[in-house]
Formats: sequence, structure tokens, C-alpha cells
Amino acid sequence: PQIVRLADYRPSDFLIETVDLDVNLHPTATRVTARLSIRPNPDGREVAALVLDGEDLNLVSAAIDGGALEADALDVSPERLTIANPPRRPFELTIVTEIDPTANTRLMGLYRSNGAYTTQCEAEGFRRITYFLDRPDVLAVYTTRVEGPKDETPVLLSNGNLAETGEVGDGRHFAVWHDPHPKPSYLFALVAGDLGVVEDRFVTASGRDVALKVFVEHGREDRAAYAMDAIKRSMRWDEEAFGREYDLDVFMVVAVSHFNMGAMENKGLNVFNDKYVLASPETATDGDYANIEAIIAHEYFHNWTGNRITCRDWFQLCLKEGLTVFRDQEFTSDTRSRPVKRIQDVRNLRAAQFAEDSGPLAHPVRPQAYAEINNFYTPTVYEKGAEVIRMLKVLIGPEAFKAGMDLYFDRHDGQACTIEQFIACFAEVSGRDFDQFMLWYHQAGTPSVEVSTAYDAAEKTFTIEATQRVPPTPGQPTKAPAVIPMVVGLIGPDGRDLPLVVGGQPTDAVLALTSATTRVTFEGLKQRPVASLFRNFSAPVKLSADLTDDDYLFLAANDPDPFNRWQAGQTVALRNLVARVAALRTAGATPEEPRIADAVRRAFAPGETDHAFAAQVAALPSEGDVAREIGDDVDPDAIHAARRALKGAIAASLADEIAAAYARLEDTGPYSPDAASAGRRALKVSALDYLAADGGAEGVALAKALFDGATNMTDRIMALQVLSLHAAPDRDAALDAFAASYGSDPLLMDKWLLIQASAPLPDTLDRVRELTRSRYFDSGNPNRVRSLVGAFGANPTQFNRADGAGYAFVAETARALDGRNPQVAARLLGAFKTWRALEPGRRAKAEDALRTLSRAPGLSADVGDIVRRALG
Ligand code: HT7
Ligand code: ZN
Repeated sequence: PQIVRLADYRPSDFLIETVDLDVNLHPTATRVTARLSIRPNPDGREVAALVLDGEDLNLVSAAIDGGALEADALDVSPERLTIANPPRRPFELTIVTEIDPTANTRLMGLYRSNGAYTTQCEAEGFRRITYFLDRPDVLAVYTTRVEGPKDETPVLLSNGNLAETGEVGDGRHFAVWHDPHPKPSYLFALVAGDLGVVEDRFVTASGRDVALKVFVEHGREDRAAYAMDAIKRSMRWDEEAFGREYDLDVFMVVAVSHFNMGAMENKGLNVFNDKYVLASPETATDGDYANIEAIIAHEYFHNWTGNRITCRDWFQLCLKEGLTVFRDQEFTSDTRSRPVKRIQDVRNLRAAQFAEDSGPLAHPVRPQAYAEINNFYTPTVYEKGAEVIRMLKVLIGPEAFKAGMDLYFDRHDGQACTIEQFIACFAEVSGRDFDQFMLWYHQAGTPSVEVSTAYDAAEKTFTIEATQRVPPTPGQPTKAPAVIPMVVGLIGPDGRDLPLVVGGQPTDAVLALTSATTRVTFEGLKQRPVASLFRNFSAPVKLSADLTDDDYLFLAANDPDPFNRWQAGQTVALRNLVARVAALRTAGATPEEPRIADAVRRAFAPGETDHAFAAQVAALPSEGDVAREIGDDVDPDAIHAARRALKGAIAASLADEIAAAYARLEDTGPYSPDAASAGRRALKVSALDYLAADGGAEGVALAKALFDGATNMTDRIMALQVLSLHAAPDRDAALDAFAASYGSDPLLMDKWLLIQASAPLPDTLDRVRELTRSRYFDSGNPNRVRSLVGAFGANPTQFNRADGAGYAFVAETARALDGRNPQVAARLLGAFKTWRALEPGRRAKAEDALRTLSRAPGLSADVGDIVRRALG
């Protein structure tokens, strides 16, 4: 494979200043005329040829300044168009290509989804529309004329502001869009179809009147209200929190049913997977509403972090993605509950990014090389990228952070930038040196921090010694110590924070761990305090500390930092789960820790009013959490059994309290997706999960009753999920009833597919195979594929069946899908990211499946790259 390296970056030899596109739509033969004003780049080289990127294009003609180029001046290959001896002055290149949107099953470039035309150009899709310098540092002003039949495509959209519309006869019409903001080709978009629209307005802080439009399939307009509301709230928040205003006369969101990822931030014309737009109380769960709000916000925030300031090259992807995830997380924290959002984000980071970082697919937040850029839209670039920004803020403080962001926006508006340019803004405003901090961008792997503490009663001092280690990762055998912000608190017996004094001076709670070992001695402590370490998860590290279970139980009850209050309970539970797994595997005695139930009891207590937080406290560490804590020789069945046993033990000891909570938390009144109501439902379902933990008739009956009597989709789905954990007849009856009610709604049937694919039951694989043949599945739709096969790949016990059939199924499904949609096929293989940590039997079976796949002929660059790296 061809490897692209950061070290080889060179500015483009040519720049494109304006792009005039004329797109004449036809289902199988769309004609694209691109008029490009090109000039040599003063920062580039003088070269003998202009090389344009292309893919799956039919070249019709090419001309320079109106003069047709003869065949001997052109070299056309599947991947590029080379024009020999281009002028060494500004010139106009006109290229006519023909493309087939119906045959485009990759969903990159221009394709048809449910009869509507749509585009996806990030990262390298524009080259599937026309030959181009398809790289993010070539910024151009686009004018796009779209022409299509009025009956099939009454709606014709592109980026920017609408400049002109008109009729062209033959039942065809056109629209011209002009986007005054120079942009890279990956932000180009075009949508055309017969779509319904919901409209509203927003007036920006400086008085710009912006038309807001959400386009959806006809008949779905009533499901667009929440997305529209989220757009307005995102716009206001970005003005208030970051001083960023919207900059066009119209902002549009289009929901499409065939989409490779979640959504895309094309300038002024965001295209969304319909699952992240459509919601109504009858069809959406609390989780759906939260996702819609967060993803609408994320894509909108890209308008400044990504669009106005973009990436110089794809190695800088975290410049826009890490920063925009950080911004959307802040938005949700301000909109909902900050501690709960932090806990959810950390759960997600650990599940997805820590897992990636610990295996063969580990890579730095800013990779050094790639074979296929599509495979680097990862939790490391996104979620760890956001953690790096958060650490920056913790280290320099909120005022300097804000000043650095303002400087970044002022200095780099309209540019394609690097991480170095971004970080330089913070160095400048804070006067700090960020050389060591840059290691967060260069070094892969999750640092582990080991903390030992010592109280000296005679000296009244408390010493914290922290030793960090960044593990080796593929291609990076040795690492240097990173700068790790450790926010600490010392808690006295009354549960209050004690003053922090070092060297006779009051000190900050932020300790910067910059060496392999850092030691800090706090003074003036009359009694041994309990240390609260990495408050609010101040760095993405794995902590192991010499705190006892007693200490953690104390923190779980008393820590003023809500994140660490939650974390402390998790830590005790995790320790116990690891010990249970060891006992199960050696037939040893079960290690009981009855006090774990205390934190759960508090969560279900009548006085607890923060239900969303309580639901987090009540949820045990996941099977993945336990697997990562164990690290190697992982036996997923033992982990599942241990977790089930602990859940059962807690349920048995708190049966009455939990039953009372379940009754108390019953829904009354009409459904509302607000955070408090969603929190109450989350805690109620958690109670149900405990009550049905043993699969006994009583608990299952409760779940069945909730399913039958549900007045909203959250309850219905949660009840179905609880039922699906147990092979009871009620489970199949409920699944059938759900299909009978919602069989015509694909987004709801995705939930139905996912629930069945996630069941920890031995018949799950057979069922999944059968479902691939059902009318609810469609391998051409990424949402269906992810809901069934993707969810199966995330099923800890059934993907990891000891006989290896789970591995073979996912690998074979990815191979079968590869010819059709390589990007989605490659993502399915993410299921293998921790295969090396498995016990030897499963490890061998997983390796077999990967090796068999690696030998399949004609693998795409996407799948080939993942398989090669996974086998490492
Ligand atoms: N910037 C986008 C990432 C993206 C994408 C989206 C849809 C289809 C293919 C894609 N390739 C890359 C989405 C985001 O992070 O906001
Ligand atoms: Zn993004």
C-alpha cells in the first residue's frame, strides 16, 4: 500500500482560487463541468505537470483558457489526471466529467439515497465528483449551479447563499449557490431531491438574520422540531461561550438515510444521518434526543473550528475534531448536567479510546503516517483529541484558555493550520512552554500513573508520589514522560476539602506531573487526609493508587468532586470484579465486598434527587472495563459471569429498596426529553435491571409489564433490552410485538436489531445470521449494518465465542461488504481492536479469522489497512 507521511508534506504547487461547478443531474450519467481558476503557488515548486486527484470518473473533456487539451497533453489514470506543461501564470482549467450516482455504493462523492442526490466529500470524496487538488490546504470560493428535473428534484441545494434560480425547459430547473468563504473541497456539498422542509430563523448577536432549514423525507417533518431547536441553542451558545457568530444568510441541515458516519459539517449545508435528526416522543429515546442535540451542536461548531479555520493536511485532523468534540462536550455540560456528562464521556473514552490505545490499532492523536485516511476517524483523534484540549485548559486556566482561543480565531481565520500553530496561540498568551505538552499529540498509548501516599503524623505532612509510564505501542517502543495535569484534593474526616499548602505557601490543586516520578509534600495536616486524585478526570490516564477500599468507600460517600465520588464507587466495584474473575477461573472462593452495595443504596434512596447522577453511580463497571483492568489473558465468559454475580448479590441485598425506588420513579405526565426527566427514567431502568438481574419470573414480569404499558420509546426500548438479557418466552413475544408495531420504521427496527445482536445468549449468532436475511436488514444501508453486525461485534461474550464463530462471522461479513462499501466494512473490523489481549484459545481463533481475511483477493485499501495493522 501507498503510505502518506506527515514528514513528506509539501505545499501544493498550484492553488485554486475559484471553482465554478455546473452539475447536471442524471441518475446514472450526471455531467459535471468544473471551471477552475488556477495559479502557481508562490510557496510551491516550479513543476512540469499539474496532477489532479480523481476516482471513478469518466473524463469527457479538458481545456485550458478555452482551448481543448489534446490527448497527448493529458494522462488519465484511475487515480489522477496529469496535465503536462501547464502555464506558469494564472489560467482557467475547464474539466467535464461524467459520474454515475446510482452505482455509487461507497457513499463517498455524489450518490443517491432514497431517490435524493447527496454528497459526502470528507476526506477524499470530492475527487469522485471532478478532478481536483483534493487536499484541505487548497481553499477556493465556490459557485455551484445545480440542474435537475423539477419533479424528482424540486429541492436543489449547495453551500453558501442562494444566488439565482430558474427554469431551463424540458421540465428541468436550476439553482445557483455562491459561498463567499474560501473552503477546502472536503466541505463541498450538494443535495437534490424531493424533500420536506421545516423552517425557522435566528438573529445573530450582531443582527444577521439567518434562515434555518431542516430538510427531511416527506412525512417526517414532525420529527425535525428538536433538531431545529438544537440548532438555535447551538448558535446562541457559540456566541456566548466562544464569541463565534454564524456567517451566511442560511444554515441548512439535510437528513439522509444512507450515510457512512454520523453527520458532516459542509459549509452552510450540514448533511446528517437521519438517525441524528429525526425524533418524536413516539419514536425516539432519551439517548436519541441527547445524541441529536450533541451532533447538531458538533457539526454547527465546526463552522469555526474546521471550516473558517481548517486543517493543513489530514494529519492535523484532531485540530478540528478534537477541538470540536471538546466544544460540543462543553455545550452539553452547560445545557444538561456537567458531572453526568463528564462521567458519560469518560465511560465512552475508556470503552472506545483506551481500548484502541491498548491494542494493535493504537496511534497518536496526530498520526505520523497513514495508508487510508478514512481509518483515522478514530476515538483517539476525536475523544483523546478533546481530552488534550481539556488538559491544556486545566494547565493554563480558563482565562488564558479563552485568550488563546480568541487569538487562534483572530490570527488564523481563513487559513489551513497545523497543531503547532494552534498550540502557539496558547503558548503566547500564557507565556508557557508547550514542548513537552506536544508529546500528547506525538505519543500513542494511555499513560499509567501509579500513586503512593504517605502520612507523617509527627511532621503533619502528606506526600503524594506519582510515577508515570507511557506503554510501548506499534512503531513507538520507547516513550518520554508526558506533562500530566493531576488535579488533587485532600479530604478531612468531615468530608471537606482541606487547604493545600506546599513549602509554606497555599497551592493550586493542579499538580503538573512532568517527570517519570513527581513527589509533592503537603503540610499542615493534623490527621491523615484521604487523597482525591485526578479530579474531574483531569488527564486521560490509568490510575492505580495505594488507596484502600476503605478510602475509596469514604470518597464514594464524601468527595466534593462529583466525578471522583462516582469514580471511587467504580474503583471498588472494579477491584472486586477482577478478584471475582480470578476466583472463577481458579475455582477459588468468591471475594465478597458487601459495602459496594452502599453506594448503590444511596443512588436508590428516596432523598436522592439527582437521578441522572444516581443512575451513573448505580451502574457497575462494564465488561469491557473489567477486561481492560485485567489487561491480558482475558476470558470474556468469566468476566460476564463475575459481573452478573455481583449484580445479583447487590440486587439481593437491596431488593426492597430497589423495588421501592422502581415504584417511586414511575413516569407520570406527558413525555419530555429534558435532562431531568431522562435522568429519572435512567435510574428507573437501572432499578429494573437489578430487579431482573437473576432472570427470575418476578423481575422478568416487571420488565414485560413496563414494555406492555410503556408510554414512551425510552421505557419500551429499555424494557426490551432488559427482557433480551434472558432467554425467557416473554422476550420473543415482546420482540414480535415490537416488530408488529414498528416494522415500517427502519430507525426503530435498528434498535430492535441492535438489542438482539447484543444479547449475551448462546443463540445470538444464529439469530444475527437469520436477521441478515430478514426484511429489516439491508447491507446497502450503513445504519442497518452497524445496528446488527456492528452491535454483534461489540457483544463481549458472543463475538468472543470460544469456538471462534463470532470472529469468523464478522470478518466474513466485512469481506462481503468490502466491494460495496469499504469504509463501513473496515469499521466493522474495529471489533478486533483488542484481540491480542484475549486468552490463548480465543486469541488463536481471532487471529485465524484475520489471517483468512487478509488472504482474500481484492481487499480495499480500507479493509486491507485495518487487517494489516491488526495483525501487526
Ligand atoms: N467531519 C466529519 C467526519 C467524516 C465523515 C462524515 C460522514 C461520512 C464520511 C466521513 N468521513 C469523515 C464528521 C464530523 O466529525 O463532524
Ligand atoms: Zn467533527
